[in-house]
Amino acid sequence: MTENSKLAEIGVVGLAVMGSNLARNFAHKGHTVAVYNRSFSKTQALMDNHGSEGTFIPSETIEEFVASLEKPRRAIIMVQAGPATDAVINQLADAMEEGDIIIDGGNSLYTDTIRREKEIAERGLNFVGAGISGGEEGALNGPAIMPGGPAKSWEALGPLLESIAANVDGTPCVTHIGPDGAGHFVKMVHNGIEYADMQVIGEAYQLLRYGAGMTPAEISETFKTWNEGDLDSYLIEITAEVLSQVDAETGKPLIDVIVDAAGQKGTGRWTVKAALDLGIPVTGIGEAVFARALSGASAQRAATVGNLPSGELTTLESLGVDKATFVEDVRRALYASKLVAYAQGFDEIKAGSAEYNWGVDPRDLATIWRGGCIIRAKFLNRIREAYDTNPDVESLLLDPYFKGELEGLVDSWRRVVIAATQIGQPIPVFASSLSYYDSLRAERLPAALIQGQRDFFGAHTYKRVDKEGTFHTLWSGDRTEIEA
Ligand code: NBP
Repeated sequence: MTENSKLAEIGVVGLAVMGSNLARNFAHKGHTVAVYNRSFSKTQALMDNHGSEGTFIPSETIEEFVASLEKPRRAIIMVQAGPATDAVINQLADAMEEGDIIIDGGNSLYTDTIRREKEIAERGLNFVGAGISGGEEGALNGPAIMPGGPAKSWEALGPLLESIAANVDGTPCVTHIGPDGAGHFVKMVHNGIEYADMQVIGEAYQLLRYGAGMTPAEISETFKTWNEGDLDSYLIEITAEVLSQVDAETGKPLIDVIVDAAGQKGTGRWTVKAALDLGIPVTGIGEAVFARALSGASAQRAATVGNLPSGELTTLESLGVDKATFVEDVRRALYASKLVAYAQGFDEIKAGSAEYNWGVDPRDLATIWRGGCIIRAKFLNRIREAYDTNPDVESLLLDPYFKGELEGLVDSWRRVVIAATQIGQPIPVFASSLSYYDSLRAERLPAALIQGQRDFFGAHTYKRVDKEGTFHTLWSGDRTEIEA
């Protein structure tokens, strides 16, 4: 850095896919951006390939990088989550001064963020865990950003983040989510919802392909049509793109040459683990995570494919199901299952917010997820309206708009689950979401029997429907009931 050069308003540490694109996004918006990467080659590559796109201040050491930032210094870390993030936080904290702000923009686990904020606050610095969604393209052109951390950091960061975030109808897709780990928590659940959303689209594809016998090109056209209605979303849009792609090498649809084992980096699994701890059923997300795990269980699949009895299967034709009706039923089943997954995800956010006293406003999420992020969808406008109407609605499914939608979906949903079972096609999220829905509706659940069993083997007691108190039956005695 020369003596005369301007100091940077923002710095980015970690210049792999996400960091380099985020740095370019800041530069495109007219900010001077300090950049640093552990291996200088990535910094050099950014300067060589994109240095002319704006004002960058590259550094070879973290000390130089910190010195190139205006005060209060603001540095966004975009490195691998886990120990790499801890290492960089410590290096920055050693070089920074009181009042400076360290922002972790990686996919960190929210409990790590809570710990890190405490540690950094003790050193007189501010720490902000910010979930950033949108992948490479979002980082470059406008992501959805979910910052947590102290409210006073938001004052210093807000305008900068608003300038690079996606924007929908004049509203930037970023807002202060809540204290400490709130931002990373909601980003985690966002990713969990993304897993479920992708899986329900996958299940619809599976049924149209192997149930209705449609080609990938035909299904691509179907998804394009679906993208013009209630399901209008980024994921439906890219699904149509993927399905229309032809492999240059073989001339086959690309989908047919891609190995059917889905990868995962962990945020879906974290969402389910957190939900288990909070006692919130996120069955759609859970089944989606398990479906990916099953798809990757190659040895087990090699041993079981064609080697387990199917029972008597039939075809849609033999069932007398008209193809056009089936396609529309599948669309509705997808929509209903997606509704359940979002309702469950928002339940988890509500529970997490209550557990940690974050005060997360679900309307904020429905607002900022409308653009930039992977689950961006028209449908989120409806979710925002639902929480506008009643912020305390017990389940999104009870919102009058969604309830009305379900009215028109549920018959199709049941038909699809029945038909899929009869033709032997797997639909873990469609089916489990319908069971969840029916569980919510059920007047009596078998939980009464479970309480009876628990009392039988472990004297765990039960409550009665007709009077107050806690009771136990003397199962191994005379089977009279006593008050516990
Ligand atoms: P990666 O997650 O692949 O991480 C690579 C970066 O981490 C490189 O800059 C590397 O430096 C740096 N790094 C590592 Br690894 N260990 C380090 C250490 N001990 N000290 C300093 N730097 C270290 O990068 P990414 O895919 O750009 O993602 C960045 C973050 O954003 C991650 O937390 C990721 O989960 C999150 N995220 C990614 C996406 C996405 O679509 N990729 C989307 C949303 C969020 P080096 O060059 O010296 O090895």
